Amino acid sequence: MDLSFLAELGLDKTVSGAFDGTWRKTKGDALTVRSPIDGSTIGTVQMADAKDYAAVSKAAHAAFLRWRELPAPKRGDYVRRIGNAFREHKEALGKLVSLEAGKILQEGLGEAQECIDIADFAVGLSRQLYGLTIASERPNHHMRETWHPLGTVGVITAFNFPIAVWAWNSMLALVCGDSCVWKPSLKTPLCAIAMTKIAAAVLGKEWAPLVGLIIGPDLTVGSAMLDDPAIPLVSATGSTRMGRIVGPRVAQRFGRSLLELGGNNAIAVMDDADLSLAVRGIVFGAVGTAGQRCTTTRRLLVHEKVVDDLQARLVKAYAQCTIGNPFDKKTLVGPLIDEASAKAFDHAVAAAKEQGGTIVRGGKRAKVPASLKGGAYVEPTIVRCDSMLPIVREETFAPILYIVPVKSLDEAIAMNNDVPQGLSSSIFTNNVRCAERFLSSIGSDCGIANVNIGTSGAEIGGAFGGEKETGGGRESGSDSWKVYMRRQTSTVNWGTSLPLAQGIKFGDE
Ligand code: UN1
Repeated sequence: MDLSFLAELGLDKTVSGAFDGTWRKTKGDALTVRSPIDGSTIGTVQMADAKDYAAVSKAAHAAFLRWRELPAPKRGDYVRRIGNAFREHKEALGKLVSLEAGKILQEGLGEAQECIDIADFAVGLSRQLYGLTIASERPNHHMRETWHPLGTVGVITAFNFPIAVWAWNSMLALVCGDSCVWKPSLKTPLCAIAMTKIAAAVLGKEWAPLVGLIIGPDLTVGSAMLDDPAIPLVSATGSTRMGRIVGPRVAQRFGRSLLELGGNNAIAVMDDADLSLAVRGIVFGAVGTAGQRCTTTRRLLVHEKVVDDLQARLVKAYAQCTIGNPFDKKTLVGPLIDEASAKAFDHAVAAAKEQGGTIVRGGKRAKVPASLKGGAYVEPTIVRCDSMLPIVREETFAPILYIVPVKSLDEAIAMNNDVPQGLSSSIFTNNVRCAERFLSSIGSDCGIANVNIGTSGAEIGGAFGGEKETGGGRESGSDSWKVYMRRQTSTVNWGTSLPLAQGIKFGDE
């Protein structure tokens, strides 16, 4: 493998795991970074400790106090240049995502593009942080709402989107007048270092502390962030288990959290659906990123009239999904992130069989060439079930698709909603009544509901997130920026008397 792109990103030697405007001399344990492709060592990070955390947080806060005074469009100007720097390094960043997270190169490049897109979005937003003017009930009074910068945003990210989720958060936070401290997954620290280097180079000495970085264990630096009163918002992406810790800990000190947790996303396929369109949407949703997106399609709720036909088409399509090195152009399925994920896959397949499911495709570790033996490769798997087995309710971060037949749209909607998670959902149908019912208030209960496209691969322009155990947070596009700011309601009296609201008379007047 040609790793020369690591030098372009400044990752060709041991790197520090803490950035507070300069790269700190960290003294934590050395973290050996391995590629999930073949288990080979691709870097070493000297991890941060609680002392480093305190320094990074302090520097980010000090930078925020100055940054919030800069007009938002001027902040947007910096973000525009950061986005352009992402553009310049798109190829190298895409390769790094593939190398460190194991995504196929097309998806690695797609993730780099998502960072560019959100930067562009944030630049436009920097001139559109609109508040309301509100009619006052009192004469000669004026009411308005203003959005002010919030402070330092703690950003916790997972391995599966090692650069885009930070970009969603930090590009918005920067135009909103905030600074950030990023705690990335210990499985993908090099991506975090590369992104921080790129942003910091644009921001220059004066503003570089705005993009703080802290790479270290959850129990030291993660805990410190959750309890840090200088972090008014923690935006955390990861498992529901992680969210159960983050939410209450941050709430305890009256901090805000934006939680982006697990999904258990279903596609409903009706008997009038365009099945060849559905197959394409399902295969990308279920097999893409080796089933490791929070938006991955995990359940298919298929009308009994077409379920056997669709299943046969899917089995055929899965046979075309080449498993292997994600840098190889032919590959559609790369490795899982690590052996623990492959064990979770094994466990889910065994549980599905035990509970009465039938494996109609896959189910085993994949055969790969000797050069990839150090990676954890599994076969994209289809399980046919008669009903929603207990295992179907769980999110297993691997390419397992459960097919459950349904008799009607209403049954599909009920099953779609009958899981603890509520991130993404789709329906394939050519019937406008079915489509609209699925999107209506009595339809899907998810944060994302699509028609005739799959559950994954959302654009940055919409608000991204979900309900129930997915955590309720919204990030990325639409008006998600509001959570990165504090709202102020102001009433101005420009008259000469002081009428009270609600018509109250108080004293003589
Ligand atoms: C995630 O898996 O955490 O919609 C984010 C998608 C991507 C983002 C996924 N744009 O699949």
